[in-house]
Amino acid sequence: MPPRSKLNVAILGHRFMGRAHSNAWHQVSRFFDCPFEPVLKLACGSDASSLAAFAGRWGWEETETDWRKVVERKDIDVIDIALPTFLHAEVAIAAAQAGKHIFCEKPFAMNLAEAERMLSAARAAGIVHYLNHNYRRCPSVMLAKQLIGQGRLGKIRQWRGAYLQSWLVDPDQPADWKLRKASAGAGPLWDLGSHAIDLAQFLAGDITRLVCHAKQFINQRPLASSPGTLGAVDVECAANLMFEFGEDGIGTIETTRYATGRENHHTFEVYGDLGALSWDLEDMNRLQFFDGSDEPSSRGFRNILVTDPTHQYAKNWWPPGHIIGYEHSFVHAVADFLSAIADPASGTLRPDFHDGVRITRVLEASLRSADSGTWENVN
Ligand code: SOE
Repeated sequence: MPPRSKLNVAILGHRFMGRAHSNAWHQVSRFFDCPFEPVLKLACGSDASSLAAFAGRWGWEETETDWRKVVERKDIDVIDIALPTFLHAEVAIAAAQAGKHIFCEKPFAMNLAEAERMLSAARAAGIVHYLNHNYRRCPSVMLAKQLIGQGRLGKIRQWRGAYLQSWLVDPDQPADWKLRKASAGAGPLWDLGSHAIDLAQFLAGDITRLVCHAKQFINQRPLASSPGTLGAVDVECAANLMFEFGEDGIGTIETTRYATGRENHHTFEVYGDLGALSWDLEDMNRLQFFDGSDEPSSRGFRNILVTDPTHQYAKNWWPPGHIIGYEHSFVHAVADFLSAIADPASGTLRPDFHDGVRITRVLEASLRSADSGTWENVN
């Protein structure tokens, strides 16, 4: 393979997503034939000591606590946004205006106005912009997309999604930035619902109108910054959507971080007139497929192990049956992001900032409906 040109990456944020992204930048060239060799050039964060430890562990060459200096550096090609949601817009707009390609973690933005400004800046700059709803890149989800696209489910009529976690069941779990509207946009609706909405729109069709019911169970918690102090929680604890999609589909999505016993239970079921699929992130190497054309005496939901070389991304890893995990979907996203930079005209890298605007429209309509108690149109 000819020597590949290097691409200097700067990551902003060094917590959970900082780790997941760093792992992907490290692994991608080992398992995929990338058009560029990503260089983990610089890690940026507000706390110098934890940042230094992060950079040392993950091999980021430099550190910086002022993100504006990072964005202005001429030697940086990619800005990786792994920050709390309230910081996304300012950073992404500045990065686009500086001509940097952007790999942005979800949720996209705090509101539709921010989302549209981010998209506008990215389009004006002509940069590659990616929004990391990584679950699209589970091979099992890509197989679902393929089966639907081949017409194996027929006309898609019903969607049943859920993203259930349980990390807030304990009332003494400290409140971090995800529990404040000013930093997170909303609660599980934004954090988890953005993922669930993306999959619904990716596989079934755009959500056109909806009604949202949100509930708060606990309105104050110990503060992560000072555990001895109680702080207000001003976001919903759980939110359920009922919606219409496409021409005449109907669906539901449930989001909560109080589903006792559910750790990262992101699921969907999709029903067409010829077949059906169901998927569970906690069993992410498998896809359940009901093919209505099978012989009635022996048909049922097939429990497909999605590790065959014919399955997207699977051949880059291990032989059939040697399963992959949560972090591999991030490696797939980085691989496709690098390919898109090499061939911007391909226009195939999704979800991008256009999708971010579409998802944010659904999220904002959900908040309007939760307040009004009535059905809301998305557009
Ligand atoms: C929420 O706890 C969370 O970390 C989400 O923010 C991530 O997007 C999801 O991948 C795992 O759960």
